[in-house]
Amino acid sequence: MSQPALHAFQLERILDEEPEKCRVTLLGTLPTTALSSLEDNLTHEHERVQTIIRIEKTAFSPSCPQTFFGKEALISNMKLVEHTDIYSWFQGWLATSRSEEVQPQGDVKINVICPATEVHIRKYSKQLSILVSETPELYKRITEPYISNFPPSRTQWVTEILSGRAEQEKILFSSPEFVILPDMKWDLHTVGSLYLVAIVRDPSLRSLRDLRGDLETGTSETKKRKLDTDSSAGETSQSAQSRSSDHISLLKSIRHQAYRITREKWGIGSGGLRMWIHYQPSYYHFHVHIVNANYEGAGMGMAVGQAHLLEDVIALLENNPTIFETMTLTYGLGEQHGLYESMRTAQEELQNYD
Ligand code: M7G
Repeated sequence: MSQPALHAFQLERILDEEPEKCRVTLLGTLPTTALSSLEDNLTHEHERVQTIIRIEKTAFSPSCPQTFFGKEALISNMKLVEHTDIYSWFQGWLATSRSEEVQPQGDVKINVICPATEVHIRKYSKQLSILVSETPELYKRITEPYISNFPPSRTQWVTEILSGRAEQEKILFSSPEFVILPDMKWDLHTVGSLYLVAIVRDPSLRSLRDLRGDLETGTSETKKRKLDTDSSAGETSQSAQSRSSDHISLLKSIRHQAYRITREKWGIGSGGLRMWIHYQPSYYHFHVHIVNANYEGAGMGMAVGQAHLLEDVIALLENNPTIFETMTLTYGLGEQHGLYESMRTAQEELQNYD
């Protein structure tokens, strides 16, 4: 898809306003002519497609404080809103002519999803969440079929990256097992909000639930537990396939490369990264979030339950190779999430048994 021409955007409604994050998410439409190649334009001249646009302010660059005010200032225009005692507050406008020079990351960051699917619209709409406890039985009955039914188009962006058709000049590391590149959430400049993503190549690894440790080196206790689980629950071919490989070395390799890259490129030292795995993720193609340890702006993406520290995941697998197959995982689900209704009903049933 070519770069969309945003001036043709027609607003339908605001999906979410997040003033504390300096962010607004809009739903509207773009004409296909604004995004297709010239050839496509001739055939779909009058069609419009659903589009999500998220606009957020980027961080100010470290060189900014000297250039905020004064001659040739970054802030060119100010208006007093109010003042009381020692306090006053203003509206300020950035001088666009100077901004690019001192703010290479831009004043705002704009993300566009076009065409946006219903799943996207639901994901970005403001919503309340509940906590649900997903037992292994609920995973098999509700979550696993939900994951399996996702159309491959949902992770087309991953395929584009892994097959070398997209974001290639951004790739920071590539091996037969995984790639590391900047996450779409990062402005590519501000080290304080550094956000990378490691994407594993193996498509059979879909989520935390598919991770397995090395059964051969597990303790005798974990081996016994595994044998007990197999004989009582029976196995799916999926879990048998996942078990045949040891994911601990893969996860450790991601950790190693993430530290190597961020040390070499941005001087980030030991302990300077917070790496996590989402459950539930938005995309069921296994990936690890790699974020500056001092960055707190990931919001609900860092919430307890949703984000599992890579370090903890490795330690758990070392302790019990089948832990993610057998443990109950508790996480927040927004009311617009595809699993919400079935999980909420299942929770009520579970509570009746307590
Ligand atoms: P997730 O845990 O599945 O969902 O993470 P989340 O979006 O709720 O966190 C997927 C990660 O991949 C997120 O951090 C996204 O920002 C990132 N991401 C998504 N897309 C579509 C792209 C993309 O096209 N390119 C890059 N570089 N990152 C993306």
